[in-house]
Amino acid sequence: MTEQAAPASLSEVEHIKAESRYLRGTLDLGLADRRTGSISESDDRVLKFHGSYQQDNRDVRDERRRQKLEPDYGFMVRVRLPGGVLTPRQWLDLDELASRYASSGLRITTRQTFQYHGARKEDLRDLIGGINATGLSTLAACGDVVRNVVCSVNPPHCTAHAEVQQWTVRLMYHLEPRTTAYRELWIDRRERLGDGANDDEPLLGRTYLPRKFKFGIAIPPYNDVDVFAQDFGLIAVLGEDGALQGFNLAPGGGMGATAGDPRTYPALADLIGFVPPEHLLETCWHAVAVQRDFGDRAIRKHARLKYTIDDRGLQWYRDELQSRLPFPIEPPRPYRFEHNGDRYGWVESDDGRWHLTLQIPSGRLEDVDGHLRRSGMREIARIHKGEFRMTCNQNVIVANVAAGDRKMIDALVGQYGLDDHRRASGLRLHALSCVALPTCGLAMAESERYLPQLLGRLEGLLERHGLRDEPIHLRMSGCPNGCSRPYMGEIGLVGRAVGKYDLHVGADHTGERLGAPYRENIGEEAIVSALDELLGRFAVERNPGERFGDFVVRAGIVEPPGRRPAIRY
Ligand code: SRM
Ligand code: SF4
Repeated sequence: MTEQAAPASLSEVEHIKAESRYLRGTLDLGLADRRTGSISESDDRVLKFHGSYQQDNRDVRDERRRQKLEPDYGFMVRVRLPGGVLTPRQWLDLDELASRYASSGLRITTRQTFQYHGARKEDLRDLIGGINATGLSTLAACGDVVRNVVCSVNPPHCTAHAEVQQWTVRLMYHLEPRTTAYRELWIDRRERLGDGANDDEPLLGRTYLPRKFKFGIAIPPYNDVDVFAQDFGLIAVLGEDGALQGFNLAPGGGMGATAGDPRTYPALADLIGFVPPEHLLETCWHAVAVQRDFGDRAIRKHARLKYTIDDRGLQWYRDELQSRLPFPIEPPRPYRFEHNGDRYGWVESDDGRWHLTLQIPSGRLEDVDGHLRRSGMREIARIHKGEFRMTCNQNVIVANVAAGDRKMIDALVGQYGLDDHRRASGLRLHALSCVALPTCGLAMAESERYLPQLLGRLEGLLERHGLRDEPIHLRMSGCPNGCSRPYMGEIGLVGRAVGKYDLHVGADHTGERLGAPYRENIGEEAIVSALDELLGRFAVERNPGERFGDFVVRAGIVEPPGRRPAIRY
């Protein structure tokens, strides 16, 4: 391993990692302590690497404080699901675990996996152990590691998709932590953890990465993973015969920004080259190693790859990566994206199998308010013989269905009201929102719980302007961290305070251009009024086939910020 640059002063988290004995900390003692529903702050840092966060229910925080009770602690648990694929058996098992241990069903995330919320400390070992018993894991779902590797779903070329999916899984395992602490805690369920003396992390090192590191693989023409929002995007290049030739490399993307900290900003990745499939794993290993060695370990908000690249230059990063590889990085190859949303309904792939994309609003699978989506998906899982694929737009694909089985799946879809996509407006179909309140400790405003109300009002405008079926991508997040990738929405709403959002417009439909700030810190009335005006103009002035995001840029309403930072908080 190359010597790490010695920063002036390491952040607190670096010390916690260094002293954690390869991610053990005092988690065994903390989990066993029944006097409180919480664990210590340093153990919470360590727990993230195991796929879980300590949270508290913010809806009751003040009331509990008044009553002198400790916060209503609950743990979020994130499943690691490379490429977002799971079997019907795994679906049923995960669903059953949600019934036993979670407070709000299952939640599909914007990185094509599941989260559980509200698990109690005393149940954490059973929940994470249960996830492992399904053949899945939570290791490295959170923390300063390579996160769940995402991959495009449902392209028409099934052979290339299967191949790229295999590379996705291989990549995840190639780069995952090697600590034995995970096994000791959640699988062997040891009462007392070992000392980690025999552990080794050949890639990540004793202090792991400076920050999270995200890979995503897009298969053109679909950019449903938002490949340019990844720390390291990979674009599968297919030949005219549909065979996989290799991958374009696109480092330096990221959405997160922090209010009031101009050193942070969203940025899109840039292309630096191409490698054939046989060089993918080695390239990605070293792509991570460069960031391990040069990423900022003093200021965590400045510790993502995008900042290392901006501080040192894209050419520097490419040269540094090249210097570690025994083969040349080739020039990037041509590709073309059509869009970064999902395609609803049935699609046939070139092997004659069928794939059904269903909309799960904000990814929430819970039977509430007369919606029985969770029960419906459970019933489908009971009869489905193919697999399920999660999308990065928080939806689900019932994949790999024989033509003869479509009818019985359609019957369940109808019975459980899973066919909302047939009636939804174009805006509703392409709306994403992050979790935000009440569980997210960083939320400044509502997102998932507020989106339906706002959509209702915006649909009124769309009807009036004759735009009901126009596919406009809207993304809402409860703070500038951007978990729903709002800066890549044609309409982006970024929470700044309770009831207040920044409005961004002008991102494109293919995930290749960031939106620009249009209005700052405004409430619902101002949002509706601003969009009323823009949608009204769009309806009248648009060119044939022109998308909303492209229109606002062409009409000079906003100037797009370019690939790298113009949006500063
Ligand atoms: Fe995220 C932190 C939820 C995708 C950027 N994100 C969080 C935390 C864990 C809050 C915290 O640190 O205390 C949120 C937990 C909320 C809850 O109650 O569940 C959270 N992020 C989510 C999910 C569940 C949003 C969703 O509604 O689906 C997504 C889980 C993905 C997964 O399965 O792994 C999620 N987060 C993203 C994405 C989108 C993506 O990766 O494609 C981003 C933008 C891309 C990026 O990383 O730049 C994202 N999350 C962040 C950031 C900003 C990080 C930064 O360096 O700028 C934070 C804050 C942090 O890490 O300190 C954050
Ligand atoms: Fe929480 Fe902000 Fe992410 Fe939403 S964008 S889940 S509010 S950290």
